[in-house]
Amino acid sequence: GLNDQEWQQVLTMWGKVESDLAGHGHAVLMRLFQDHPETMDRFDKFRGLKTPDQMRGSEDMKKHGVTVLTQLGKILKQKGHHESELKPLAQTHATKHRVPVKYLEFICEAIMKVIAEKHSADFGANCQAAMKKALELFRHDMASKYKEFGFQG
Ligand code: HNN
Repeated sequence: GLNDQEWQQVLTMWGKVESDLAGHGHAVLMRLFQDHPETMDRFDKFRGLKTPDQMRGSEDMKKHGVTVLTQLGKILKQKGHHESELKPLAQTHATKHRVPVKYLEFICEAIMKVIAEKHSADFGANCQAAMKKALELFRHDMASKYKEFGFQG
């Protein structure tokens, strides 16, 4: 797990993300879909988006970015005690959306890149390491919940 100082670094940084949740969320999804186009197949609602320009202009993608980062923020704020937040999310993502663990890794990478781009001055090595640990914990616990729901991910 993370120690108090690491959680503090994570949540301080998350405060900066929350200053423009829509901008960060949109950038994260843009990055995810550009680096890993296959992840888009999980979304019926984004089927019409073919070009980066279409993605940039999509209010729907912006809205979903807010949804994703809001949920992730709720999880991070539990500082590892996130069972009750994680369980319903793991259930829908395992049994309904069938989102492989690999895609969780991809979005975590996209989040790290977007924060690094938007907040380079405040995202030093220690803070990066703490954020990486928090996202790894999230992924690890999602993967174990997936197994409880019979999805190998
Ligand atoms: O659980 C739900 O189905 C509620 C909607 C929701 C939420 C709160 C979704 C969601 C949907 C349904 C979209 C809709 O109905 O408008 C779909 C198709 N996700 C996906 C698919 C893929 C996906 Mn995710 N999500 N999500 C959330 C919330 C958070 C959330 N989702 C994630 C990833 C990586 C992928 C594969 C590309 C994802 C993450 C990491 C998070 C943050 C905890």
